[in-house]
Amino acid sequence: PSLPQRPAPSVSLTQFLIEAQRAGHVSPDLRLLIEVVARACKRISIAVGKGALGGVLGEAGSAGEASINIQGEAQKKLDVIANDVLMEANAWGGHLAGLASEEMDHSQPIPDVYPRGNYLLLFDPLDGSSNIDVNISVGTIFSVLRCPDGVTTPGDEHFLQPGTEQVCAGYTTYGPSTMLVLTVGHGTHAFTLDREIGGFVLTTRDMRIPDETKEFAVNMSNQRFWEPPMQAYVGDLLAGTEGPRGKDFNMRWVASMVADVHRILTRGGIFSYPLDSKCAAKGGKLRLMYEANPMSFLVEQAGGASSTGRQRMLEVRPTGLHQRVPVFMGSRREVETAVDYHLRHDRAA
Ligand code: P6P
Repeated sequence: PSLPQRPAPSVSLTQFLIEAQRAGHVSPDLRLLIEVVARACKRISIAVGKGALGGVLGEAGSAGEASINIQGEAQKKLDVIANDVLMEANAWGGHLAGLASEEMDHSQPIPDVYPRGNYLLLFDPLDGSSNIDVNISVGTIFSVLRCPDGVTTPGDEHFLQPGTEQVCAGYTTYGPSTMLVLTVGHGTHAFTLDREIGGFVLTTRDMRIPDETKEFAVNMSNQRFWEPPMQAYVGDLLAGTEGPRGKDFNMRWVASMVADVHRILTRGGIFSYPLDSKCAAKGGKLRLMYEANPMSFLVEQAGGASSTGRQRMLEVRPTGLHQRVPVFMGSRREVETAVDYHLRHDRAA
């Protein structure tokens, strides 16, 4: 009788990155940076996983005094913990020149007691943190850019590069399992945290988003505030088989971008946070540099598309570290359809 098939040996994140370095897809410094971020995300996963037992739920700030970040949002204790974990983990490695975070007003060069490297790291340490207190999945989003040549002490302006300049992007979703999803420009790959060995194991090589979908993700309570093309687009989705789209659609909205986009990377769909009259003055709700751009890189590398509704997300020329944009990302054909509603509206205007 033939021997039972041995399961294929699992590929650790470390092995995956060494193979990527051998293939010339990552430099030794970028490989180190990704390992450091992944290790920080493991620590965040432990803190998030403790929930009410960890004494880290609820608002940050001293007794009764809420701590408000530059976004004007009340910080959760875990926002601050996650931010500190990522800052500390990346200070001494020598791979970074500077960091920027949703939780910090301005970017910070690496302290000059440490050697500086050639990369800039941007992150949203805990996206969707309003869901923390109700035990719904949250995530960490990160993006890596090159520090411009000759710049040894980077300032905010050196971070303002279009999404096409990213050399790496990823997120960690703290859900039923903790998963790290990563691209270095050669596909989008998913790793699952094996808590027994304390390491990430490759579980999906080359994620692919189906071109078509029957599932959309949007916060419908904003419908009356949307622009006309968005009203028309979603109106036709809701009309289902009786409407011009000729098929019925399903809706999902977790209100954690990482969870919603992870579902779309896994089974298709379109995610949208469009302009509405409440957020139009700020340019949108979601942040370009450390939410829309990294997620767009991951989605495009998985065969999907990402747009502001009027232009490819990765080609937006940033003007501010915390700038906001409207977002449409996911199944390529569906994003193209949503964009078409906007471009036809603009042409008719
Ligand atoms: P709303 C979370 O605060 C976040 O930044 C994204 O993760 C999420 O997609 C969106 O905002 C949810 O916004 O208006 O539905 O609460």
